[in-house]
Amino acid sequence: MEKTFLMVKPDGVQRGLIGEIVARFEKKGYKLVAAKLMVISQELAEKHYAEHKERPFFGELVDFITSGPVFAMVWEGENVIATARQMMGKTNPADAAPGTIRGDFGITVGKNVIHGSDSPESAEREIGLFFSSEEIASFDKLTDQWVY
Ligand code: RTP
Ligand code: MG
Repeated sequence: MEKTFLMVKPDGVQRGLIGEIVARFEKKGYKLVAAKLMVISQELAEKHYAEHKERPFFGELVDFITSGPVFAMVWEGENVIATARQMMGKTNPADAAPGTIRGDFGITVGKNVIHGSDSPESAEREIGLFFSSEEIASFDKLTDQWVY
């Protein structure tokens, strides 16, 4: 089954949005298979956002993502990578539809509350950066038969 990496960013953690965000993915029917509260090191931040290394906002982005604890998660389910991106909304909360996480909780692009992998390749890469295989649970969720 498909897996994705989602992370409540430092602004979302400070604002008390972990529970709200976890609840949305749980209610959707997805399965949480790994989670931890952690402070990202400079090195991990630079690896995680390596695709943006040449962008003018890279330094700010790394400073922000390392500025406080994040809540890192792995979620599992059918089409979870693309659907989670839809549930998050557009990168800039100003363009994100109401009902999406960024549309409901964010105002500016620099503090947009949540990160989510944007492709199967980035999901695999990001899950590997943040979690060891022993940290990812493999289990049957009894409600799955009422979701699928
Ligand atoms: P993310 O990686 O955080 O899930 O966000 P995303 O895929 O929707 O957007 P991406 O293009 O990967 O950009 C990564 C993060 O960089 C910040 N950003 N700032 N100042 C700017 O113009 C600007 N553009 C992007 C955002 O916080 C974005 O989430
Ligand atoms: Mg991205």
